Parts: sequence; C-alpha cells; structure tokens
Amino acid sequence: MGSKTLDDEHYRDYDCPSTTGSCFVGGESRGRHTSRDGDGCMGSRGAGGDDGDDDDESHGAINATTTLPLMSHTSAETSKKKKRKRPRKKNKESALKQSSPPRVPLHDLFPSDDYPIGELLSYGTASETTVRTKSCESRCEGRRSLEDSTFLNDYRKAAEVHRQVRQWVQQTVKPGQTLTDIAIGIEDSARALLGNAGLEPGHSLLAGMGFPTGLSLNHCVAHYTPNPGQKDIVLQHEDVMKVDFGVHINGWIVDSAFTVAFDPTYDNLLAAVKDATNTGIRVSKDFASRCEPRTNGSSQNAGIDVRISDVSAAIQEVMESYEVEIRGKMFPVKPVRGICGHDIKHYRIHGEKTIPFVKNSDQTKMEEGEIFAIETFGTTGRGFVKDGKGIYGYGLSHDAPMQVALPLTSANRLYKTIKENFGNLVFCRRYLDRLGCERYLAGVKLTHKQEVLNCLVSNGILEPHQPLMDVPESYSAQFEHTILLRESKKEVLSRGDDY
Ligand SMILES: [Co+2]
Repeated sequence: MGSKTLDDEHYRDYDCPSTTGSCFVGGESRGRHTSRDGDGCMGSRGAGGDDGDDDDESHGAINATTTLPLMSHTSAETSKKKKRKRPRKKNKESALKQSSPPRVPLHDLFPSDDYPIGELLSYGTASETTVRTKSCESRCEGRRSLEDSTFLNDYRKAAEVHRQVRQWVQQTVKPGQTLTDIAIGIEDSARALLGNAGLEPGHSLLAGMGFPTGLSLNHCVAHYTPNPGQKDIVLQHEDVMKVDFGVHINGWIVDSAFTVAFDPTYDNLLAAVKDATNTGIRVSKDFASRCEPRTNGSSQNAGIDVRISDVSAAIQEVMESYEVEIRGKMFPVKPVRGICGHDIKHYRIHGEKTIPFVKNSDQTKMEEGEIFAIETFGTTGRGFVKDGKGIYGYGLSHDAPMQVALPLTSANRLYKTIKENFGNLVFCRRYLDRLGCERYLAGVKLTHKQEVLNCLVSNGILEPHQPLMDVPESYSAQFEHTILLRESKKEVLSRGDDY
C-alpha cells in the first residue's frame, strides 16, 4: 500500500478532462473500463448480493495442487537443512502440498515452523559491518530488535503466506473475473494459510490482512478495492491491474504488490516499474557498501546509512529510461508523484518516512532496525494523482479520542468493533461485513450505513482513504517488497521467484 503524500502544486493545476461526463464512474457502460474509477456507490447495495467470504470453499475443496518450491533465494545452507529434515517428517511433508485455491495452513506445510528466509543482501565489507553494528547499538536503542527470532520467523511466515497467495493469483487470474471475486479469493486464502479466519473479536489483530486488498486498474494508480453494493467490475483482457495486499502476524505487516497485464503491449511498462523497484532495493545496498564510514565519534554520522533521496534519484533514473508503445504511440514511463514508498511500524502501515520516486533534497536516512516497503509506481499518464470517487478504506485517526459520545448508537457500536478488530490497521467495508456489521445495521436504511461511517469520519475518529487517479486512458503499474534493515544484512522478506 503506497503512502499518499501532500498535494503537489502540479496536481492542483490539473483538471480532470471529464470525457463525456464520465471521468469518474457512473455512466460507464459494461465492458468500457479504460476510464474506470473509484466506486462512489457505497450507499447502495445490490439485493441478494453476497459480498461475504466464501468460506464454504475453505475446507476440503481441493481440486488441484500447486507445487510451491521454496524460493530460489533461500540460502544453500537453509536448503540443506530442509533436505535433512525431510526424511524425519516424510509422511507429513510429502503428503501435503498447497491447494488451489490455497487453503492448507502454513503450519501444516512447515511442521517445524521454520519459514523460508528472504533474500539476504550484504551491506558491504566486514569492517563496515562492524562499524555499523556498533554504531547502531546506541542509535537504535529502544527500537525493536529485528534479530528477535520469534519476530523474524513470524515475519517470514507472513511473507510466505503472501508468496503462496500471490502465486496462486498469478496462475489463475483471468479476464472475466470480478474484482470482488479476486479480492475475496486473496483474503480467504491469506486467512486460511494463517489459520485464522479472524471472525471472533480481536482475532484479526493476531493475524490477517494488513490493509484492504488493492485491485487498481489502468489509470487508477492505487487504493481501489471493491466495496459491497457497488456495481462489480469485470476484469478485461486489456486491463493493467495492480494487486497490492498486506499480510500481518502480530501487527507486523508484509506489504508487497505486483502488476498483472494480459496484453503484451504493457510489458515494457511492467518491466520499467519492476526494474525501478529492484533498483530501489539494490541501490540502497550498493550505496551502503560504497559509503565511507566516518569515525568521528558521532554515532549519527556512522556513514553507512542510506539517504532516502539517493534511493529516489536512482528509482527515477531507471523508471525514466523506459518507454512503452501503446496502439502505435510512444509514451515515456513517468514516476508517479503524490504516492511513496514508506517505513512500516507496528500495526501501522505507514510510519513517518517516505520514499518518493523523484529526486529531492530530503536528507532523511534509512536506518538500521527499520522496516521499509520499497515500492514504485510508473505511469503513461501525467505522473500526478488526484483523489477518485468512492472510498478505499478507513483507518483510525492518529488523534482519535478513546472515549467519545457519538450522536448515533450504531456509530458508537461500530467504533468499538473497529477498535477491537482492527486497531490502527486500515480496513474496508468488506472487512466490516464479514464481522457481521452489516447484520447489526440490517434494520436501517442502506444509506444509513454510509451515514454511520461518515459520522465516525466527521467526528475525527476515522480517516478515509480514496482511490488515487492519473488521467483517464493512461496506464500505471506497481511493484513492491518489504525489507528489513537488519544488523548485518538487509532482508528482502517478500522476495519470490515471481518478482
Ligand atoms: Co506499501
């Protein structure tokens, strides 16, 4: 999930060229999706529509198996370990493979509960590493140690859930599916693999989705998720879809995204963004190893840390080296402004640091002990985003009061449910529905449901997130990984064979 930044000057100047009045969805005809947008239909709900989870498929409906090899980046040592372990667990491990759709809990696939290590990147020479480690001890005092084995293993488990679920999506997603079915497919799979349906009070805080599943098409750059009651969108062959979902265990979120396109026209767009994201990951490492350690006694100037602006500049350079030909016309690939990579905190998808995709003069550094979502977005459009219609999700405001008397009883109850089940995690209406929130709102008029949520927004309790749009007819792509800046190595947690 990208971190939205303050409005850019350029973006304020930009007026959506509302083509035939349907810049934002509403009059869109079936099958016309190039100018599709946020839903804007939260108040209405189709009769008989079942937007809940398809739990009936959750158990036993295994009609095909998918072999999911351990990631290629797992160290040789780890592979050997796994091999040695196999004979002992022979029956259990050889009998079990992940199903399609994924429903086998990870604990059953990894009975030893040791999950694959992410891609490990070295920071540089041994001496630099030593300086780094020492300086960090003082600098990172109070910061959570990323070397805690339970923390690391849980985080790797969440990453493995992400890999298995997304690889199933990559293998099975096809035109004709609705975005609701794709989103629910991802969410049911992730919850099944985590072994936690998240339906009891508080359970979603133990493990579950890190934020609303993003399925953003074409010129919708980010932050679109299907909402109950809206006219469902059917995926088309010519669509470019960003799939961005998060998996968390105990509040530590793996945030990783990829882009799907069926038409080879967009191959270069996808290649540009993938390259830019990998550059962001790699450059920070190269820069770190080039950097001269300054031993002037100031731990702040240990010199190994990476300036975020250097990562941004490298991302921009790579992104802008690509162009893409769409229906006979060449488009430069532009980095998107107004949305950024970000650090991740406990139960908080966006920390305080942001990584723009264009060069800047920010002197902020990445520091050891931090967790970053390195993501980039590239577009054939303007490269500036504005809010689309509809709502992607809601998160508790930073300064939300713990106790507040709301004018609606239903709003007070909803506030309690949100605190209990999501805490500071961003959620969407589908996540509320499956908790039965629709049921307790069932007696009221459909528009009232929106009113209840709006009541929490207007009282400063919830912060709404909207879809982010580039110009109609443009196409955008996204790739993203979560990395841990560990003491001696950088771990690209969510790395897989796919991206
Ligand atoms: Co993100």
